[in-house]
Amino acid sequence: MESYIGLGSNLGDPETQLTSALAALNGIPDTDLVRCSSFYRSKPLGPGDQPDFINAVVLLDSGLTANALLARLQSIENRQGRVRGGIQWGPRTLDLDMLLYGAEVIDEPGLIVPHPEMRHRNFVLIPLLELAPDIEIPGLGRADKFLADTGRAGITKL
Ligand code: ROI
Repeated sequence: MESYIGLGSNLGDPETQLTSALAALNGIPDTDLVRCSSFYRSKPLGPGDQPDFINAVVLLDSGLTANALLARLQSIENRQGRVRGGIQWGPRTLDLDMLLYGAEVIDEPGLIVPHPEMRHRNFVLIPLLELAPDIEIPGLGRADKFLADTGRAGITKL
């Protein structure tokens, strides 16, 4: 299945975090890293007294189920020093969000796809649209129409 994953970091040298994450994603069994967007610097959504984020989106082609892939993403986050249970919307070394899993709509405890916040976040939409300009968010329509609502403020390509 083709799955789009959002990457974000604002602690511990964010560019290095994302580069390490790419290598780890490429090492997931039965999974190919097909393409990666540019890296973007973005203003934090949430408390403003935290560093800017580096964000990117990758396209994976995986034979894993959505739940098996999610478990792999969480183990990569944990290996890269992610501490859970910090302040809400606070800084983090690495966030890997499953944005889309094919055209599937999944609503289970711990896994909601499409990612419920993606439509509101230009730091997700801009790198996603760089990879897939015509992509649809299942159930919601074209992603580019949501970017028209969020606007392009606060984000620059590295
Ligand atoms: N803000 C930005 N700009 N980028 C993120 O990846 C990001 N991730 C988060 C919160 C803390 C909500 N803010 C963010 O989890």
